[in-house]
Amino acid sequence: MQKNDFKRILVTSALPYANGPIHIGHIAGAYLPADLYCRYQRLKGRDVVFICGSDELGVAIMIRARKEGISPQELVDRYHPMIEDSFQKLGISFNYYGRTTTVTHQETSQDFFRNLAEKDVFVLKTDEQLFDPEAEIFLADRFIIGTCPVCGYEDAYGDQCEHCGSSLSPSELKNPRSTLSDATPELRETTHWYLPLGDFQDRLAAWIETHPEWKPNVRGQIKSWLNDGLRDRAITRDVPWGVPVPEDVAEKAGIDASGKVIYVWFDAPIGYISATREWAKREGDEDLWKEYWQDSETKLLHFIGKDNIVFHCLMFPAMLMAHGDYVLPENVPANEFLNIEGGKLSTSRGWAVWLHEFLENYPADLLRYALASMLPETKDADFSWSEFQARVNSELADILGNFVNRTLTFATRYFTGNVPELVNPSEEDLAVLAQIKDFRDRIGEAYESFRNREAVFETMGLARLGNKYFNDTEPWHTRNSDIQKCGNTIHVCLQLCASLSVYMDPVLPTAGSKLREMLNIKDVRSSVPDGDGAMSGSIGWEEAAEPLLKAGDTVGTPEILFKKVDDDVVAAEVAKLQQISVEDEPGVDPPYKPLADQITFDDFTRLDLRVATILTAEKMPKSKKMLRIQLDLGFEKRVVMAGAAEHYNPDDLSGKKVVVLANLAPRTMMGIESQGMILMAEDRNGRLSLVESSGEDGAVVR
Ligand code: B3M
Ligand code: ZN
Repeated sequence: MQKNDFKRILVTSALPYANGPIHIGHIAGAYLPADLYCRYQRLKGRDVVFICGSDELGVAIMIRARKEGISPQELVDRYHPMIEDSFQKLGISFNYYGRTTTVTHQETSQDFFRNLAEKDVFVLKTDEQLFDPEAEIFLADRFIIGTCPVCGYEDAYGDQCEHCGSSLSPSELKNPRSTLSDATPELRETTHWYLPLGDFQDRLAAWIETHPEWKPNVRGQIKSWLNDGLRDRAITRDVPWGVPVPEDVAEKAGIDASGKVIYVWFDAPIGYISATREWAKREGDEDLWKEYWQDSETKLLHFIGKDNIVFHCLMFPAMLMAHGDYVLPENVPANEFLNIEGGKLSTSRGWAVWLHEFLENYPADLLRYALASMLPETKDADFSWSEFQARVNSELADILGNFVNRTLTFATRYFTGNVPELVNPSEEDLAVLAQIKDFRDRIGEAYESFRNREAVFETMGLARLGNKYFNDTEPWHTRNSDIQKCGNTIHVCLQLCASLSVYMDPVLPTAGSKLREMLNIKDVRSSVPDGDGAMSGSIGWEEAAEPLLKAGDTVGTPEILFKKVDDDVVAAEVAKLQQISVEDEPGVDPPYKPLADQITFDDFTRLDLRVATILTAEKMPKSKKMLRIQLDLGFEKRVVMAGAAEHYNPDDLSGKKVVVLANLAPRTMMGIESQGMILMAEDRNGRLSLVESSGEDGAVVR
């Protein structure tokens, strides 16, 4: 089916874990892009339902609750309303924002699970897993720590060593202990349900082939998973927080289901369905959700960040295929990551800009515009406070705000607040009016294909056009020399402002409606679900390129649309970020690492440390931490793996001179032989910095 033949659009944004507040990295990934899309589509008059909700189950929630010393339920009750509130203040226009601790969600997930079990989709496997004999529960990987078999780090997690980046399984850890009780875990047998993804490999591959239009970053990741071959995935867990495995299903399989829950990545995407059901109920038509999920004329879109691609493009579609009643996503426009001030965003290190704090200090439109202009659409992008300031001051205020202000000032001062008549328009006047349609189409086409940065750039282009035309026609001269000409200029500029008030609406909804108020324009379709005149307004995206004002209409006095951001405000924000990130846990300084046992000089001389130059560094596709680095040791070149991806941008590393442990036995990590180890200093907050040297390559370090 072709792009716009769909009757309705169902848009989802990834369900955020309700284990902390939302930061602008989340917003740039899954929420703002989806909101821009939905607002645009509503203005087009299309039937759009925008669904999201809090992800409240699973181990991530349990771990955070333990840290805060409260129950998982208390935790999600704390964060769910807070998250919902910040989304609302930012103007993210969900039709429904649900949560996964509801009865609807439990039932929907269990029904889905049961449906697949009845179709014999799952396989059951019994194996030995670590059990905490004191706390009397099986331990999720993250609840087991021990010594890393690769690098010897003592606090490695059961699934990954945060120190060297190796991915591990809990049984590989030396001296494993439970983080719940400190007890030594024992192996016990347990049985789990698995989704045999391999059975879906061919269908998934064929389906992906029908979508050559998907973003290259998304297709690339999927292809690499498919090339590796899809494996069975356990979809149940022995943890006390989640949707219980349906008892009837367990009984039929002859398994004691007590303590077993459905894995969070199985139930969370079903959360989109359960939230749509709740929305339908609220709309007064309980079955309405089915149209959006089960009718082939629905266009389903999942907006996510790149770390969720495998779940939305392989696992959830496999579940939907297995069920059979559902539509598959038409596109999954995943974004890359947003860095902050050149550094990787990290909530544990406090290197983040929190949405609720931001919105206490600045109007939502400023963030929407700045972020939309720097979205990580094709590669990671960087948010900096100085760029935020530049976007606000030199684009919103100096271009858009200025154009509106000078136009309305002229209209009120010299034309008694009425729209002057357009008489004998010049070619230039007509050409400018005609260009509004071109902008409409270009902006629309960009939103339609998820190129939001371009859409926003084109939107500002319309204001740029207005300023240029204002300057070229010099109404401050014609006002004395030829008042009719001046009137024509102001007429055209007012029409531009009017159209702009609609075309800026997806990204600048508050300023857009404020501008319409100043211009006394009513009857524009709303870009939010329940707004005044929703869907009923006669002016939508198409119509807004026609002149919206008539000669003689009254316009109001101009108000400032965007206040500039001062230099000292920016400096304070940057200082705050840096200060928080060194504090980590406020008030508590993490301890220094205790000194290791004494060694002899001979022990030391066994280490062959050398200076080397980094030639290239690239990130490993499936790892958060690992970089593959090529080194020049002077006498030879080597490849080493380093767990530094969260601390350094690979592009900044080439040319750096570092110190390498050159006689370390080679180790294979993520399929690559690492020939040595680059020395790095780790501070008390877990930040890594390279040990640099100015010596020549190959020089011996002693
Ligand atoms: N809560 C993971 C995340 O926040 C997860 C997304 C669920 S979407 C169905 O990245
Ligand atoms: Zn390690």
